[in-house]
Amino acid sequence: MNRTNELAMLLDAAARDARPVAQIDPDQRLTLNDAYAIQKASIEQRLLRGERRVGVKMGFTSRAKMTQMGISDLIWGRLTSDMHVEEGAPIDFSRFVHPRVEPEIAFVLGKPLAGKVSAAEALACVEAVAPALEIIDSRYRDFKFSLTDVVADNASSSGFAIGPWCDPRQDLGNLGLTMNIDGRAVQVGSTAAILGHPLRSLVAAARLAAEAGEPLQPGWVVMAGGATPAEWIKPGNAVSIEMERLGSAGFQVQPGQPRPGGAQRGPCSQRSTP
Ligand code: OOG
Ligand code: MG
Repeated sequence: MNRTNELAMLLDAAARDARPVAQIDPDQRLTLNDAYAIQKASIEQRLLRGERRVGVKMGFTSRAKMTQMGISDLIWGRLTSDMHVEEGAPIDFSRFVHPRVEPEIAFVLGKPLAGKVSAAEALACVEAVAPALEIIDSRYRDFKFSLTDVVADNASSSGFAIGPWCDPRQDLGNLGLTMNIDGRAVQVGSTAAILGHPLRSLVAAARLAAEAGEPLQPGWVVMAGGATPAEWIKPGNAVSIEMERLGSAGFQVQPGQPRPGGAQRGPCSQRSTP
């Protein structure tokens, strides 16, 4: 097995078993291309197990996130069907290493979208937008990573919950939002924190996905990136996002059963179509 596949298998196993691993590239000897190749190979493992590719997530699209994690380069990752958390549903804490949650906005595409596009062109391919929460769960010990580490680890992606799908033809550039844990607002922000306007994140996703030879497909979800710093979650928490005009999304964290032999995931939940 070559080094790319070896590291991909290591990260895939860490995610499946919910067990942290040491950073694979603390001194950044790998190139970004190497790191994306590892990410791609680790996602292949999920697809081989029957998961479906359902979209793209963007990372470090806000200053809040860059500052929190000490990384200022835009990154992206691949979303698969098992990462989808049914809106309002319980999630099993034992699936995760040390999960955090962050408030985002999600797009679902009605048409393919690829390459260098303007914000207007990107918007024309959007079928709907929704308030969303991303669960990030770095597979690295202590949630510490270099840029290449986090890229290889699929940009820490672990779960996403999506609220009501809404008409995208409205001003999305400065929607107020709060993220709540157990009824308390733990983060307050705006979609303006996402590259000044979340459509810019979609424009970047269109370019990066096309460069990787995986143009954005109709039906795919694009998570635009956290608008505020992420917060730790623990068993018992009720987590939600409230977004101006678009509504809310949430989930409940359940203790779950520890899995000695590795993760036992249920069948993938279906995203309701917009
Ligand atoms: C990396 C993923 C960043 C975002 O929305 O900025 C990200 C991490 O913070 O672990 O998902
Ligand atoms: Mg995120």
